[in-house]
Amino acid sequence: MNSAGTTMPDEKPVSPNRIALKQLPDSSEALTEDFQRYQFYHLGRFHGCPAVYTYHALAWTLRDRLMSDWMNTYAERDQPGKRRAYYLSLEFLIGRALSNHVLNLGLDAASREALQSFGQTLETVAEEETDAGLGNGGLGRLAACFMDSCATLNLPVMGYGIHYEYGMFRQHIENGYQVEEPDHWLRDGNPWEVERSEFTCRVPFGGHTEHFHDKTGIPRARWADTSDVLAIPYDMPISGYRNHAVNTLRLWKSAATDVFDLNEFNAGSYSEAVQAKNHAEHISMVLYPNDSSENGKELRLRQQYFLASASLQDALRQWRAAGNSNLMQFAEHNVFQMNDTHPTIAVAELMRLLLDDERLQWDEAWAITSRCMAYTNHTLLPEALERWPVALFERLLPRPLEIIYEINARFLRQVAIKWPGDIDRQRRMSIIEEEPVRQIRMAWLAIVGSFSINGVAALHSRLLKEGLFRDFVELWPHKFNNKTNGVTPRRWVAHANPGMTALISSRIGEGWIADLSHLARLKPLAASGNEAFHAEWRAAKRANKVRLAALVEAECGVTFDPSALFDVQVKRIHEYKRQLLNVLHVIHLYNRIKHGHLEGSVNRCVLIGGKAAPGYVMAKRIIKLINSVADVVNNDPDVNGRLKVAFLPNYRVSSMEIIAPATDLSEQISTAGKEASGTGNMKFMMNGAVTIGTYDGANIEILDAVGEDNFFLFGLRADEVEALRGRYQPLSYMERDPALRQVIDLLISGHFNPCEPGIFDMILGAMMSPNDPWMVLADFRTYVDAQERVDQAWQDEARWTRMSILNTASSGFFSTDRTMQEYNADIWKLT
Ligand code: 26W
Repeated sequence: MNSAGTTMPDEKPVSPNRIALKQLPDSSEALTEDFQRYQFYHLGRFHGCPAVYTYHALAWTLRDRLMSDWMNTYAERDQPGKRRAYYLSLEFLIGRALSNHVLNLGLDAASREALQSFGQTLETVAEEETDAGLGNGGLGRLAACFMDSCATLNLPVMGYGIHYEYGMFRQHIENGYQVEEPDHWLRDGNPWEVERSEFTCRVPFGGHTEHFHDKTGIPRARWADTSDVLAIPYDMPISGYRNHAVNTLRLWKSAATDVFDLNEFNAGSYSEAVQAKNHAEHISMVLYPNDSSENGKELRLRQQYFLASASLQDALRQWRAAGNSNLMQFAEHNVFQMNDTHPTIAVAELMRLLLDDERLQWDEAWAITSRCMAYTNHTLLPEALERWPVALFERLLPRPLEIIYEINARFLRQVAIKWPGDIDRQRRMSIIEEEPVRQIRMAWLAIVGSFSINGVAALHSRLLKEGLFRDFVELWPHKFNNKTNGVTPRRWVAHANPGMTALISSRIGEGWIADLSHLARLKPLAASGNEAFHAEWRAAKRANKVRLAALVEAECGVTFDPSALFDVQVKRIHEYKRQLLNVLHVIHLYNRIKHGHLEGSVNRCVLIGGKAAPGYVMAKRIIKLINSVADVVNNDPDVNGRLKVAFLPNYRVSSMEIIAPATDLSEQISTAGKEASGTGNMKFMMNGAVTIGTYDGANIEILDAVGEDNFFLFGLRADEVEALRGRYQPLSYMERDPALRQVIDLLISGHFNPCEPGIFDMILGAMMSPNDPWMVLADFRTYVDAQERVDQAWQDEARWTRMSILNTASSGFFSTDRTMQEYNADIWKLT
């Protein structure tokens, strides 16, 4: 432990030629033997035991087979002068691991055989694994896809996150309303993690600072009387695809220090001692379930600093353990990628460690810090921009606060030199916001402290440069860049869609799984004359739809007919994502059916899923509306199966593995300029869904890749949305469009909520307000028109099949392998 004045015994550098661990045999016989040993001798369970034990026995069997590669990957990189990257993220939404490792290790057949000896299938056993839901949505899932690709590309990247006891809450639906339940995902134990207490760090909080001059007369600071918390690392293996590389995701769990407890205890205050322990352990207790709105809670700031401090201490330790010692080379050897502003306190923390612990001079410390930090922005929503009250920092993190003040003072001097007398610019660019209360602008701290700042799709990066970050772009244009997101094709195609995977591989070989650009070779097969392939393509999709229909039946009690169009929107519930627009379309279809206008439309099954932040009242009401509309539509005999609507509860990574392969139509209908990228859109595309979407985020790049004929584009563009602000008149759209009028009238009439009058007034009020930031009604007409084009295309089976194949064939760019190669080429520069 080398923080806050405490020292740790020097570690012996690990020898680079540490003996390579031998691999365990991979044969079915060996696997079966090990598996049975775990089942009988370790777990003491026999045939017919609950499947969860079988899952554990298989997980351990596989983990043993990861261990040699894991240790060897580590040893190989554990050499002086080797450059590494660290991905700092408050969220890693990894989902399940078992099937992923089975796929990556190529142990499918052997695992199945081992299980067969026990009368179990891989599918049922895999279902026993609880999703590791350590994230909210896109940002957390992206981190998980990045980890997968880094391992597959054999890039020396380690993820640092928090070992939350409770992940993303479980969502139930009661009377149409969302009900949250804690997600105690570790209840049955986590067979994948390895506790490494030997690397425990100490993270300081509270206390006060003292300033003094050291022996050489240099001014120094000390952070004294801190209440320290221990950070204990839990490592999860991240296997690469059939390349024997295994990277590490290191998750920190908080614990009380013994000293801390004992002092209180000896003073006779037992309950205070326990309180302190609880206080420390709270830090890693629960994931904040807010996606995109920052709510300024003290515990959240503690989580952020806990992660940043422990990770940086650990990276310094690792770097020394690898045999390095000249700190001035630290930035040559290390880069930290900050996943949004959440871990951005790392900028101040690395400065603190270098100044106070390592005794460097300010300029030296800053030269290192500002050369090894990089920042990724994931949102344009102003309410998501993190700002922390200075008063909170004074109490919790007094020393980092002093450092932020100093960073800001030096930075503002630079601004003043470049733009003398431009006081307004200094106010705008200051890391400290003065009004209405003094707050720290974390995004500004990230920009000032980083050598690279990127957005996550082309439009998003451009809008950042033109808007929010404009002043900084004028100062440091070279720092800003774009890195369009991706998704891992291993989880999202090879694992989730075995039918389509086999079909693709039968035509172009298996190379696409590790190099998704190969998918372009499917393009010629989309043309007519390949009817056999087309029929197989449809059959694979149909099998996936049967699988999803079974899930929907089981979870929602709604029957989906696999021959209908599967129209899907799954993502966090948020006004900007406009699930409401989708609902308006559903009501429009229902209204048409009720009026006997059946011409031109096709049988549709509409599936919507996603969680609302527990405090987001409007989002929760939207869930209720979806369920209310579904109730009416599904039970109206006039509808007669033409339209089905279901809200899938507890949407999570493992549900998407069933959903994406079964989807025909992917709904990506955010208000233009609001969705930074989207990644669900890419998962659907890879699995042969066609997108209906606005000109927003990565939709634009999807459209470019697949062509206008294979994408249903609609709606205002980002610049049009902005131009309309201030003059938006939702009522005028209703006056001009009788179909819209009828939809709104049905809602107003209480048709969907006869027993709960008034519950949707807040939604109606929001949509009909000239201040509706999401401009739902403005895009209604073009959306409905686009949906009619969808119906036409769907009725032409050959055409739809072609579109579907072309979507998959054009999705090569959206692999995180490509994204990671770009991060590496432009930012990380790992060898
Ligand atoms: C502090 C509260 C908070 C929590 C999460 C603020 C902001 C966030 C994230 C930035 C929200 C998020 O997940 N953003 C999504 O990031 C994805 C990966 O880049 C993008 O594909 C999505 O468009 C973006 O909404």
